[in-house]
Amino acid sequence: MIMEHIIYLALGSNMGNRPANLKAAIDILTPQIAVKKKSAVYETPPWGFADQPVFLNQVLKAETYLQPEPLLHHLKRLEVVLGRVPSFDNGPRSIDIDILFFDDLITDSPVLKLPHPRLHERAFVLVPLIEIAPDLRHPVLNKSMNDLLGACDTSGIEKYRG
Ligand code: PH2
Ligand code: MG
Ligand code: MG
Repeated sequence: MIMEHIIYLALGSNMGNRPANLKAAIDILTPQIAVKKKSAVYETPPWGFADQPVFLNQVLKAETYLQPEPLLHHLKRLEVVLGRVPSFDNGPRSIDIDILFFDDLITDSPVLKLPHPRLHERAFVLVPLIEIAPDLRHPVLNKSMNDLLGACDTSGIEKYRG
């Protein structure tokens, strides 16, 4: 299978065994998705809904042969396989796997918006992303990830040392 698309994925977990949840997510991605780079794992304060446990976050660069919507549905299925149960928007979850970028694709369909519509305001995504893709440019905002991080609040974000 030709892995023709370059994607960036964001992993998040704030319930259960958080490091094990991230590792299980990475392990279950193959063979449809081939991981090429992994950021460090960061411990990050909850964004959007404060009254919940702190998160672990990590960002991956990967390749896939899946098209965007099949990729989205595949990842949603994997979240369930990994034990995710329904919660509310921005609420606690054992594992979240989000698509940040799919090649240079810009789409605003009802099911899938790319690049991820909130990545530029989330330091918990940008800090790990900059580690593995410092020169990546946002195709809509036409800014580098470093420029985007400059406008974000990075307080409380720390490398996770286990
Ligand atoms: N995910 C959310 C909402 N808030 N906050 C942090 N720190 N990390 C996350 O992964 C996260 C969040 C919705 O997906
Ligand atoms: Mg998310
Ligand atoms: Mg999600």
